Amino acid sequence: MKIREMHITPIAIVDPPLLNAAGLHAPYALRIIIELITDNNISGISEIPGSEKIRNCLEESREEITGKDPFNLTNIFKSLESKFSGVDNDIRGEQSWDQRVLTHIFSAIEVACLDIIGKETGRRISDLLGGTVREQVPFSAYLFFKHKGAGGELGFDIDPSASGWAAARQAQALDVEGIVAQGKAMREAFGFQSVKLKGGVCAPEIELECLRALHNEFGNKVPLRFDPNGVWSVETAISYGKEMEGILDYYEDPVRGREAMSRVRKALDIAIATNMCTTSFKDIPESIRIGSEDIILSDHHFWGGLRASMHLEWLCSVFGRKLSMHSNSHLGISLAAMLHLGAALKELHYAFDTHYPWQEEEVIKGGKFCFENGFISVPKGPGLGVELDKEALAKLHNNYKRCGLMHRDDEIEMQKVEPGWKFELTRW
Ligand code: GKR
Ligand code: MG
Repeated sequence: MKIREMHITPIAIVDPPLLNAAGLHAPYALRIIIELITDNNISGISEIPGSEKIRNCLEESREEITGKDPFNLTNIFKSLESKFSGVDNDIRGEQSWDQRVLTHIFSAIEVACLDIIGKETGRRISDLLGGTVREQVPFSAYLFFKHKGAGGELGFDIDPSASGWAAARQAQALDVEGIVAQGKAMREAFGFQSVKLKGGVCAPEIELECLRALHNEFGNKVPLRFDPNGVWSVETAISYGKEMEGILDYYEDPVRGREAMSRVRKALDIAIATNMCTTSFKDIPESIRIGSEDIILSDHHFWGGLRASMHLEWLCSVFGRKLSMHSNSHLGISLAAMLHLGAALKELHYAFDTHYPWQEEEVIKGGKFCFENGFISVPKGPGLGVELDKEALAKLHNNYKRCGLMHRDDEIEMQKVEPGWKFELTRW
């Protein structure tokens, strides 16, 4: 079997004005949809975060991919590695999201090839990853401080005819009341049994007050996570962390860098998680030596694929780490891949992150996945078990052409509401 065609489609999906330590989400989040088609007409799909840099490199990688056997992933990876080893500045970046090119390309090609292999062999990706250990994967509510607004064409305006979660996702949440209302609406709509608050946005005392209020509202049975994306100093993280002992299930990237994380971890009696300081296999030796975290939040998009995330689970279990999953704004193809990973991991200690409730659009046939009590069922069909909706793809590609965004820049978006605002590595 040979890969005959490779289609790369940048898309833009409506995203509300969510705040984080790096600034503000733009009205659209960028994704890239990849479709590989084999000479026996099997289509394999995948979804990764979008940027012009990643899209250009994908375009340049056609020769390494077309004509190749999709089962022969190691050889495809080897040729991609040698082609892109010289990419300038292929680094994660300082923001909350990962900006590396090569790992994202690996992920895009791997997931699409696994989709093909699954269809060819009549097996689900979870089976290809080692076997389906569970049929449902739990997710956590993901709360954000946000401006009023629906995003997309509406920007900071809202659709007054919306109701339920569709209305709540447009509401302003800039204070304790707003965050608690958002948490209640999200749990009511999706049944989430754990809750994460994105921090690093307001002063630490306000964020602590929000966590206390969420804890009061939902009680001890609803684990709480908190993620200031590394913009707190070690002193701030420890002094506020002391107040969070007994409230938080885990404390995610309170500070920047493995060394600072290990200092905070040693000072507190809370599990420390990361998707920022230990983000690749080469980070593991130092992470283990200095003890920078308890939980690694993998992400197949930037750990280089689903098989890499399975290897990461193995390493985590050897070195006493737990594994869970990070997310960014995404659609159902990424979600399907997360579900197969969640189904195949040996242990699931924590519900996965997902931004999925913040998105209303979809690119797969049949519309959006449904949550039941915060869980989603693993698709039953072979491969990823989801199919590309070509009409939806064309519409989302049109969004991309109209919105004019080329890469994610939350600082520039933030400057539209707070002129002169600057991203700071350590803010508090
Ligand atoms: O969507 O603003 C956001 C998040 O801050 C995202 O970019 C992070 O990568 O969710 C992520 C995280 O856990 O750090
Ligand atoms: Mg995080």
